[in-house]
Amino acid sequence: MAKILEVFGRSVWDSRGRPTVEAEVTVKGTGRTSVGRAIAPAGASTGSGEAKSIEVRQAVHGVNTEIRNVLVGKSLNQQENDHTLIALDGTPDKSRLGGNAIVAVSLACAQAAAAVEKKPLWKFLAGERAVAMPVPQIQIFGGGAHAHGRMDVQDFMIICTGAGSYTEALEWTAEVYRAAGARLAKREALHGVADEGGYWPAFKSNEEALAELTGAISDAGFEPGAEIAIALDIAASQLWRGGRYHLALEKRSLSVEQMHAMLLGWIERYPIVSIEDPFAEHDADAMASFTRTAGERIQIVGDDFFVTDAKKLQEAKGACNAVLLKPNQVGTLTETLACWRAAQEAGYGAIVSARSGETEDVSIVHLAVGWGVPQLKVGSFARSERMAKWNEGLRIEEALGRNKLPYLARKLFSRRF
Ligand code: 2PG
Ligand code: MG
Repeated sequence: MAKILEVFGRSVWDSRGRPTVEAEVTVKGTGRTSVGRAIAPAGASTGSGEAKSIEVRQAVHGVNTEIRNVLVGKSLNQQENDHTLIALDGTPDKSRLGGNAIVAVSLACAQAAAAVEKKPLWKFLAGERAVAMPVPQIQIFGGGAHAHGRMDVQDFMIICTGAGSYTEALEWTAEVYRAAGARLAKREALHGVADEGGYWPAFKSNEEALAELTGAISDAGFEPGAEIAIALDIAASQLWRGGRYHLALEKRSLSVEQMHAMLLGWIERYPIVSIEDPFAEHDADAMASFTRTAGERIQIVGDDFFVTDAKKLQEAKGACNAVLLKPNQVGTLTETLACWRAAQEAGYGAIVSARSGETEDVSIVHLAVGWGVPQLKVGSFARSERMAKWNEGLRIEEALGRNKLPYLARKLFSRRF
């Protein structure tokens, strides 16, 4: 087994112009030296149960001292190395060494292990297992914490349910993205782009965004629902205050029952197939009740609600039917994989997800393919920290042989329109 020769951390910049941690792990295996490198992303709408990022200078210092000292000389073994990091940190939320330091090192270890075998990470992780390309959820309008609360709902996304391949899904998305931009420009409602590259629109209500998105799908020449459907991330923890859900754009606040009714109304009127965090992270009863009512028809995803924690998913008691997997939310690859395994055991769907603060690092695309996670969410169809990831998927699909691959979109989203 390869041995860890060196661990090095540095500060680099993310897509919001904020500093973040990059880690490099140098290893010696099969007579030669290999390096794995990874960068920590950062969220804006974070769940309270997430691994805590610390100040970047301090996190980098930790990588170059304590983390380096404990890992150098050890065998390169993901699970053991991750457990070493967890024990070294010693806190339940990784707040001593920082979730940002730990996730960068954990991912860099995986990249180094793949480099030793001269394989791309997805291939290294997949081993002998057959893999398929994940189905993308791609943002068209951005709101919430990614657009100064201009819209209450955070992500208005599309899923190309009728596409025949990952490549085709991206081609269709490009058409919808352009059509949505043209519609907004015509109405003078285009205010640039939000943090993940989705348009930052000036709408009067959240429902208007749904109507415009449905219109953009039609304008692009696709049938809403049958060919391209809608996915939402409400990021409802951000809206919850004093027992109610506040829709600032619409100058009103909703009780749990009213929120439930509003979302059901949207499902009736628009081709929605997936809703993430429809209720706040602590509102397990509301989440379970919504899943009982709508879970047969649509995917209900826990993000802030599960924070990529296998235990929280195992204790879900009927809340949600899918989970978002964000490595930096829990801190290590081993814990992220445990959550994916828990999801499979519980019959939950899963989506590997980037954060709103991202970089050129494309590791998460490899995790989705290599682990066989059926969906991928990395933001919109603009800004290179997003496009780098979609483009990496194209290369992987090419390597897998595009025409030989099954594409799971229709199977995953069976809602009929
Ligand atoms: C989310 C993510 C990505 P953030 O809520 O799903 O859209 O946002 O990284 O800000 O938590
Ligand atoms: Mg979310």
